[in-house]
Amino acid sequence: MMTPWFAPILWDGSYNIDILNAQFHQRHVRIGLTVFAIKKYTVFMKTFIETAEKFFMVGYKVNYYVFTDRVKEMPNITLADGRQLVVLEVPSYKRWQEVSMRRMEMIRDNSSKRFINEVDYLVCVDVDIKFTDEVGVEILSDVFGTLHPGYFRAPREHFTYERRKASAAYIPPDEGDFYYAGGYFGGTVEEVYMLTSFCHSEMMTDKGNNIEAIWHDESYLNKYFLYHKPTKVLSPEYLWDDNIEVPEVLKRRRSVIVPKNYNAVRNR
Ligand code: UD2
Repeated sequence: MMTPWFAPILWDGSYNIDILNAQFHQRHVRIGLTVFAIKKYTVFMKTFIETAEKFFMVGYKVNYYVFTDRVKEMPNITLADGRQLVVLEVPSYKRWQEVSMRRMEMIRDNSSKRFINEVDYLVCVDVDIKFTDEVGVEILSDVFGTLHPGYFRAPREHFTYERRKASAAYIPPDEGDFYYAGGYFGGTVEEVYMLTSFCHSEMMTDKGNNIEAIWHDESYLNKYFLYHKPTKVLSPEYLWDDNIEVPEVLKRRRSVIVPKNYNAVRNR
């Protein structure tokens, strides 16, 4: 329930949401949820927004920031009061790996230009997930990451960190706290700006050297969190993969990865 640097690890039962709601409502916090739906990934949007309306930060001011190259394919969904959908038109990249990685650059740029004036916290997630249970202000903190559902009980040597020294995402074998998922992180706009800046510039360094980290943006994120420890860590309740057998310790699944046919959506 606690990292060795005293950051809470969020599991069901480890907090009292009424106390937290009282605190966060007092501060009138506004939350931005960033999501990318580039090319065929627009198919995930409807479920994403519909389930977020039901479970994500209910009762708070929420801006959905949807980055897409296919504005016309955005679903028309009526949102609850205080919530709005902001569509940001962006270019698409040819390779799916690059689409995934360039999210860092686009979040960085919009953090300083736009998000900083509109919201207090950002939550940055993959689009191919659906919310299946409550996600509230308990997750908010200066900077947070999420334990990858496939590795949260694995020993460090099984973590799929970048192991080639030539890459800027390299993590030595005797270092690393957790394996964090690329598809769920966040924090204050200022902290997310710093995180995404780091990840993007390290990616660019690698690109200049003709190397790409093994798990793309996820590898650079893991490198960032090694030396800039998150102030909260979300348990895999917040990002579960139903292909994995549900362990006893997991009492709730707050969002799950939607199964996808990789050939049908990637590079399409
Ligand atoms: C994992 C990570 C993901 C990223 C990736 C890097 C999780 C749950 N997911 O997901 O965050 O680190 O590994 O390899 O931790 N996208 C588009 N259009 C495309 C391709 C991607 O919009 O053509 C966006 C979309 O928001 C998608 C995200 O990029 O959810 C990540 O791509 P993915 O879901 O195909 O990557 P995956 O499942 O390998």
